[in-house]
Amino acid sequence: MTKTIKVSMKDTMTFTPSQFSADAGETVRIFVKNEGKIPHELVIGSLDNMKNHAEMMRQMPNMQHQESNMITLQPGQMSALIWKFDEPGDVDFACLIPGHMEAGMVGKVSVN
Ligand SMILES: [Cu+2]
Repeated sequence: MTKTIKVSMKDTMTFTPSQFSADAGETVRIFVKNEGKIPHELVIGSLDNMKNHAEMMRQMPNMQHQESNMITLQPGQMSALIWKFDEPGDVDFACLIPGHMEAGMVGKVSVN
């Protein structure tokens, strides 16, 4: 069974909700909507990896990337990211547009 979560992204550098939970082994369809006027993205991973990634993006601001653990949305766009949470623990997500994560655009999934 697939659970559905809706997350909105705003120019106040917030995800709403910024926390949700999932069961280990559960597949979650995350509907993400950019309600802001600038691009935002939602990247799932560990915060350490994402800090490295954010640094890489600062060095290559025009880097185009599309990976299965992330979704990049232009203003007003909505799309879905499907993710299977394998193990119990906390999984982070963040917006890696330069400056956004640093401004607090992060969230957390509690996997039970
Ligand atoms: Cu953002």
